Amino acid sequence: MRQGWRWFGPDAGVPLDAVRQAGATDIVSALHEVPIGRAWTKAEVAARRDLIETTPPGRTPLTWSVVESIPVPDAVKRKGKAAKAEIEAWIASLEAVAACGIRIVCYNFMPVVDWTRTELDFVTPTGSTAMRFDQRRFAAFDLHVLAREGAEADYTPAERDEARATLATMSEAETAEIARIITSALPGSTTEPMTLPGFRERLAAYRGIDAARLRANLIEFLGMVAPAAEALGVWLTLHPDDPPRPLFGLPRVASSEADYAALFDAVPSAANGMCFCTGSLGVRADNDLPEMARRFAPRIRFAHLRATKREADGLSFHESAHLDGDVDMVAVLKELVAEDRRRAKGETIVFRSDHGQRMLDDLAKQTTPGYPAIGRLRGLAELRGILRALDARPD
Ligand code: DNO
Repeated sequence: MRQGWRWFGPDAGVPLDAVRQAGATDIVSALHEVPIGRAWTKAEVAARRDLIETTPPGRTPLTWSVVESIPVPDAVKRKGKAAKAEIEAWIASLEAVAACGIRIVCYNFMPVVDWTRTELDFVTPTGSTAMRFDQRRFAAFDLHVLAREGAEADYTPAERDEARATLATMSEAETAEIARIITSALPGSTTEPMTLPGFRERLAAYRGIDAARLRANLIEFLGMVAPAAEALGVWLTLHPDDPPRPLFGLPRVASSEADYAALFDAVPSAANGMCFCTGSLGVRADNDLPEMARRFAPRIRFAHLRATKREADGLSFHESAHLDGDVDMVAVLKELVAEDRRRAKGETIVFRSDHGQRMLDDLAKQTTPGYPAIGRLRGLAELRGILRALDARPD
């Protein structure tokens, strides 16, 4: 497997030498600055590739092997193949990427909000900080700050009481912080930052779109983009929903084994692949990750390896150290390594140690939420240890 590192560009505070020192060889990046829906040009992709792959004398070369992500515009999620112009622009971006030799493309199909948390710096018992999703705070936000129409129906009376009680314990600054985290879009998100009124409008635009409709739209989208990807020699990897359940009354259709199975049945193209994100999928206790890795192995082109720890209510969770969460990381890696051994050279799975806690010197720095260098470095080092051990005993 190839060791990747998500890089947000030259201004994000983590230089390429840090990536080299972490021991990663592959870069995962995107043209984050291009507005969602506008086609990427070959010149833009090539300029970013040159920034990554022009190696200073004496330094280890790095390869930009994964684009994460080409955002799928809202119109495609709402209208499927009727959003023809948007899908054509997406395919044009794919062509630009393929022309620059990048063969793995990540995307997701989460409506309105991408990955979602309620706290960025939850203090763990070691003094490091982690990102957290607190279901009670989330419900308090949904019911009382966003005051979403119809939200009551999504919570039991007990949950509504708890949300009200939680709200009462939250300071104004904390409430504003949740609103900011949720509406402003976390790093790498493929949805635009919003204001609360803008958020309500976006949600309203999804009225009438249930899971079956969203899935049908995803299948229509793939029906158009998978043949293009196949012709270009690019693998599409669908990132799971994070968290893997409906939020804000919106359907989510990449949350479980059954979701992915339905998608692969509907669009059997070899270009229709998966980004195996242990952190996202692992939030659901009914997702058996080693089993999913085994079942979908040939479809896995890219992996996000990190761990989450479910809290007592079964819905809240925080991001644990990479090997200390609910996922059996050794068992997952065994499956991925076994698949990798079956693959032709050049088809190796790229993984990145996903997210990381904020620790050591990063605690005193402004770091990209979820992506501090040291926490990711710790994760990568631990994962690499497992890989070495598995390599040493190839049975
Ligand atoms: C968060 C990430 C997401 C993810 C996109 C994939 O850290 O996992 O930003 O990259 O949703 O399209």
